Amino acid sequence: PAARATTLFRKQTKAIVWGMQTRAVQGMLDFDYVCSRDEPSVAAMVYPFTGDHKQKFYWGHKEILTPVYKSMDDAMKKHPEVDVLISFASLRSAFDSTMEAMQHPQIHTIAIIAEGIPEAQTRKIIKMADEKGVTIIGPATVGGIKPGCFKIGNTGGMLDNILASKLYRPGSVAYVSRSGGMSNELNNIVSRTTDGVYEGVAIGGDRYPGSTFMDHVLRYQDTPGVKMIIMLGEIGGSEEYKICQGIREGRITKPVVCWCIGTCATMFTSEVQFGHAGACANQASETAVAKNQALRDAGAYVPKSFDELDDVVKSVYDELVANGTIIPAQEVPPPTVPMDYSWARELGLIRKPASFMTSICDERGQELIYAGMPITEIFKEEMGLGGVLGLLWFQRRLPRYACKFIEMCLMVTADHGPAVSGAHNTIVCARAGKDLISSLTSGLLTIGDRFGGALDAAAKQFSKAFDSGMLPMEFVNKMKKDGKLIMGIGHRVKSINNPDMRVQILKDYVKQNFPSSVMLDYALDVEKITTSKKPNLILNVDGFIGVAFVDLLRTCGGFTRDEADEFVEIGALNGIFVLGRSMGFIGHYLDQKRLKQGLYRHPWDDISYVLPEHMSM
Ligand code: Q5B
Repeated sequence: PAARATTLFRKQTKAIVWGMQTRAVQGMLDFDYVCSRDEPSVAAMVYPFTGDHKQKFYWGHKEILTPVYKSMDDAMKKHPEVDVLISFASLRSAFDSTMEAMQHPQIHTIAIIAEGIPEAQTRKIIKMADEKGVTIIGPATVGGIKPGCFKIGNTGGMLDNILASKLYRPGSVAYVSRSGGMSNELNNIVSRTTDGVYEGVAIGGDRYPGSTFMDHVLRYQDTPGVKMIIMLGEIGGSEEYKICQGIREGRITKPVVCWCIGTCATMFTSEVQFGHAGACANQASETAVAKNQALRDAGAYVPKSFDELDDVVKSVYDELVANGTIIPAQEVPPPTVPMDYSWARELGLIRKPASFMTSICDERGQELIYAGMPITEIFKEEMGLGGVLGLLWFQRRLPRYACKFIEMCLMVTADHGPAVSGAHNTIVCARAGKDLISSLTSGLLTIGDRFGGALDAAAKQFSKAFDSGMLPMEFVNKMKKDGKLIMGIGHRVKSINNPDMRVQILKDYVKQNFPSSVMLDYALDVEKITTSKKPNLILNVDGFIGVAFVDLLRTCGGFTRDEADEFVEIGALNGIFVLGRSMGFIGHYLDQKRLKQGLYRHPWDDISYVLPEHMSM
């Protein structure tokens, strides 16, 4: 087998990250920055599922671009300085990508984060790594950390943890553990009891880790900066016995503090499988109790329980300081790394006025909420489209009769043929080859005072006249005197001789279901006067919905008078026509496309050309 490097990570180490793990990469870059590295440790990323592109990250306050390659081959060629691969590949793709990476002689270390890689595949990886002299950390690990130099992925947690455990500068203690979570606990213990971590590796919880306790302990033994070693073993396997042998044979001479987790397993009468795949004792010698005793007998420093691990670490460290082996370095404060906005907010360190507010819908939680009502409840209660509109437009759970009235309004306004202004525009637009949204909006943009957009103005005019005590005749005369049209009155084709059945349907419903219809009655009195002048000056569909809505808002019991007036003031009612008629406009658009209608050009014989006479100078 090829020889492996003793030093896996330096201050200049560069890595390629396999997988689109942008948070982990940012964490690595923040670590680099706080360690005062000159350059980021991540040279590139590999992600086969997108094309080559660049990904934005922060380097301190600055924004930098990191290349992302589709092919590992390209990444390796473009970044010959890289010797570490951090693989976030899934358990399905980790084998292939790791084997591929080992074909590149520049790679000396590979960290495999994925859990659940089949043992047969891991063994093939280990065999190839032995041949190529590659150190594998993992699988099923968070990775490892070398303060001041390099951090694998998410090791060490977030920046506040890195700072709290002083992982930005090297100490004298190196550790190796199986568990990534427990390695973080070691970071904490070591930072509180010694001058800090020199290097820490979590080899992962699988039965066949890519590198072993012994591999790393021997590296630490041969690394001058490491003055003491911690090994956190666990139940299952016999790797810890190799450490015993190493101590006995004098291959390991530095003080080693050890503890094997899982001593509680002996309290159970049956076999216990802990969280890690390899954490199960298949024979008495694989129990944590047996291994702790063996390590103690071999000369390692083994506490009585995990609770006393920190005391033992401290006493070994104090001894090394006392005998001059360790001379604690002076503390130099690390550079400040700006905190991510979202994290600072979560910690409650900053506040910022929101740029906009909303009070009708919240999609952030488990369930979509309309005005305080979860969507499942809306369906359970069969609130229908009218109920949803009540929640989103009026922030109220409207009574059932009101919901039904809204739905009826949407139904009667849904379409009124191809000849009306809006449908005409939609059709012309569709025939000009435009898409659905352009054609729909072209129709919607015609809605206004004259066509379909008179609901709010009608509601305002009629209720203002009614509220001020004007008689219907006084109102009609005043409008005439002011030279103003009464909104909601008049129709191009409908009249008392050709009644609008849409209005008739709504009128019957309101009369039977609304608690009060005073505003409608007032408008119908106005209609009697206007139709006596001209038969087409009926209360049209816009006017009807406008005044009936005033009755609804004022008398359904859900709104104060001010709230009811505000909805008319801010233009809620025209929304009913806009929403309803959108159905029709979309229908016309689809119809034209289906009928394969070509570009529309208005015929000349339908245009009267009235240009001025030729003018000579
Ligand atoms: N006169 C709707 O006018 C229309 C008067 C009036 C007093 C009035 C007109 C009007 C107010 C706006 C309104 C919504 C333009 C209509 C709709 C949806 C639709 C459409 C569809 C659908 C029709 C003739 C004489 C003149 C005028 C007087 C007219 N309106 N006086 N108040 N409101 N209404 N819009 O027929 O003395 O002869 O000079 O603007 O409510 O859009 O189906 O088509 O579902 O799609 O062109 O139903 O009424 O009448 O302007 O030639 O006037 O009546 O002053 O008097 P016309 P004009 P004079 S619903």
